[in-house]
Amino acid sequence: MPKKLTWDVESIRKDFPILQRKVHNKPLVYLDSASTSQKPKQVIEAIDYYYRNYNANIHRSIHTLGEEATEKYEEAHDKVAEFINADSYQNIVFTKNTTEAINLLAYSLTAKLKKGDEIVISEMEHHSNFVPWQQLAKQRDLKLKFIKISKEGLLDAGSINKNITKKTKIVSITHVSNVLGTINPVKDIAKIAHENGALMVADGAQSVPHMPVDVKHLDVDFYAFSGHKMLGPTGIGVLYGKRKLLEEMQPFLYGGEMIREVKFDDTKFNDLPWKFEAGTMNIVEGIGLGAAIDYLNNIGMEQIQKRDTELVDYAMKKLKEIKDITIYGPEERGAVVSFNIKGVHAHDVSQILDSEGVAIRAGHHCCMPLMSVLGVPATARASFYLYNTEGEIDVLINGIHKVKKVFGV
Ligand code: C6P
Repeated sequence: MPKKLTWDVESIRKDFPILQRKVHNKPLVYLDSASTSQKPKQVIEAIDYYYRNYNANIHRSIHTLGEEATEKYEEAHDKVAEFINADSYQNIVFTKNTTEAINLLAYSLTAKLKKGDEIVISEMEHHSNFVPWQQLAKQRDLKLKFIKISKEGLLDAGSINKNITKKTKIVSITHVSNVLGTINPVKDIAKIAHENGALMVADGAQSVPHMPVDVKHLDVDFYAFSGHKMLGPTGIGVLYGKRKLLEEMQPFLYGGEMIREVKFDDTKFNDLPWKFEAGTMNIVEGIGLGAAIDYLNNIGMEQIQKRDTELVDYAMKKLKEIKDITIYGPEERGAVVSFNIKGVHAHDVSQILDSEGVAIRAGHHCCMPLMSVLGVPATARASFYLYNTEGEIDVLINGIHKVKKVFGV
């Protein structure tokens, strides 16, 4: 048995004001952090402080407020770079979210692709790492191929080797599945992609909030994630890219601030990363993400990953003790558990749990192709983060017993 962590969850919980609220007169049990995490007061206060003290546009105002805002927004790029071990802020493009980061790529990489080229993704991808490539393939006459998943919910090794070939130009895989919790071997897949001359993209929406991520160690060419799943505000996401590749790429959006010089007949683009950040950006959201990273760093990502594992292991053990429950995905996993109760739709599970104050997610989780592989229309999903407790998982388990009673299962 691994040694139990020393973890002061009560003092962490005090930082999250929302955890004090009640739902249907019961204490809130928030088990939907994979969808979006709650925010600590340090992030809420950083946002409040900006609007009260130095709200101004960035990169254009030669006044004190403008300079303070610019400095903080740029500092947030530095914090993100350090957090994922990128070389510098120039590798860090702020976007709206993971979805926009991957769309930016699909759009900007078009110039590198020609008819018949292949893009490889997997059967477990979120629509955000699926539809942009599918639509690009349709528009440009490319072939989209899918790495299969094994019955344990892992990427099938044979299928990885079969699908990635010299014809492959882009491989794009989720680091951690938002449904199965599978932690994919991104570094190994990147090696295979590179041996075949392809670019490696990873979707880090469910990994960056929960584990130490080192983009240089993984040797990914691009890495996308969202601020709102890692204690930051909504409206801010990140695209990491290797510098040479970002330099070669055409901007995704044209307009103010992404330029160096505009003449009647041509435009010179700005330096990285501003070339990809057109118009007035989500300034305070970027600053809020910086505050979220400070918070995560204070606790330590290794500790957070260990704690997530404790929680998810505990939940799996408790769920397995209940009859007529199917759990999807492998034993070793990130902080999510998807399941179904025999004969009960996941939406009904979620609704009854809500009446007990428990927030989980139910549905296809933006992974409709994966649902078809699993042979189900939907799953119920509980997801965990640093503020959750074993006691809350017990409340979930009691709620599941209530669901079974209501439905006579
Ligand atoms: N998954 C979930 O409940 P955005 O919405 O752009 O911030 O993140 C998209 C996204 C991309 N990849 C993965 C692996 C994801 O899990 C998500 C978001 C949420 O599972 C909302 S659907």
